[in-house]
Amino acid sequence: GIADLDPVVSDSLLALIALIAADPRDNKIDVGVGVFRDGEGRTPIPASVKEAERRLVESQETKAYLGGWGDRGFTAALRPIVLGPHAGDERIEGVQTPGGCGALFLAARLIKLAKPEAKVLVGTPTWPNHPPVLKGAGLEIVEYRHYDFATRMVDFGALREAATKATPGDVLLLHGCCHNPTGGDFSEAEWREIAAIAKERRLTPLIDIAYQGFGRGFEEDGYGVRVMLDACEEVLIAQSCDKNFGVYRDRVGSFWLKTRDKAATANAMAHVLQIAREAWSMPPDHGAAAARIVLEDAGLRSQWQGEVAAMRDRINTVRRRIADSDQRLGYIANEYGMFSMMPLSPDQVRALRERHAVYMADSGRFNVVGIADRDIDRFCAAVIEAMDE
Ligand code: PLP
Ligand code: TYF
Repeated sequence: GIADLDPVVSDSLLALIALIAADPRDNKIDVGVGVFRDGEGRTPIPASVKEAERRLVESQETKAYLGGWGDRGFTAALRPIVLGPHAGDERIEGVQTPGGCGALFLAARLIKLAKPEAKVLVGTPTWPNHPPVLKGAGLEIVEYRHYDFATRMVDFGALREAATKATPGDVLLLHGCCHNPTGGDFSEAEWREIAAIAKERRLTPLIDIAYQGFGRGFEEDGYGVRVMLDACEEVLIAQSCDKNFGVYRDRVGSFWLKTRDKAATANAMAHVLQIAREAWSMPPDHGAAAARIVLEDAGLRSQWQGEVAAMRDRINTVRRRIADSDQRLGYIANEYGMFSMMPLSPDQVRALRERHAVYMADSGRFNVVGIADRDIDRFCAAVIEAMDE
């Protein structure tokens, strides 16, 4: 019965938020959950987005339902950013979702509906929310090693081998850029090889892209999506605007589908909307409407691109500083996005919490820009002390 359910293994990243809040010390360093912070340690709403919200509040005359697709102007404006040169491909359709999580949910349920026997190849480690979303849809996961902790490099051979053993129709879950939790991204040559493998083995890529613009730039970070669309007839994309528009709690994202032809995509998307109907029916509007206003206005759009570039610059500057603090941390400068993993055991991670009020995930994953500028040296010293024990 309901009262007799087993205890839940909770989301350890979200659990960290509560743990940090409960610590009364005033020198806390929160490198847990993945939100961007500026040099002062704040997570500001980008000025372009704030202005768009102002315009939205002033001009909006109704909040009547928009329907299952959400704001179609939002997906239309986002299309060239996500799809690049494939934006004009009529075989690709997108729908607004509650964050990247909503998009992943739709992807997983669609796969289960269309090909119930398909397995999903997942490189480890991965974002801790991936397995529950996939398993929740009833899908089987096959793990392979994405990241080699000994070399601090992507283990490309493991991906190649996993793909060779896969059955045609299986799904390859890939992080589009800024790999969470390792920061270990594919090179462009590796992306081209993955695309060739997926095409040859007839695997369906499911690309999760939650940090476009945070790695090298919008186009560069979209490279993987573009080459997979070049090579493959069937592609699924789960996209999030929550980080690059700074609208986390507003839950803004999109799901994109490409199939062999326009009619098949339209039919499959009708099923996708049916799946959404069972869960949220219609996505929340506010954040997506604000993102649309930013993207549709040339001035706000270039302001926003500048703001994302500044976020990216801070990420890469902090990476450099941490890498320079100890030779053993040098690899951190070669990784991308908000996350990398420290060479620390769970015990060392807990010691950091107790002694220095430094909060990272038990896995050693840390948010590179969780640290305010004033705390970077103290953070590095604490990590080095923990490593030396
Ligand atoms: N995918 C990855 C890899 C993420 O790190 C996140 C982070 O939140 C998401 C998807 C989902 O993003 P959202 O908050 O938009 O649901
Ligand atoms: O990995 C992170 O920290 C972000 C935020 O269930 C997040 O992706 C973490 C857990 C979760 C949803 C978002």
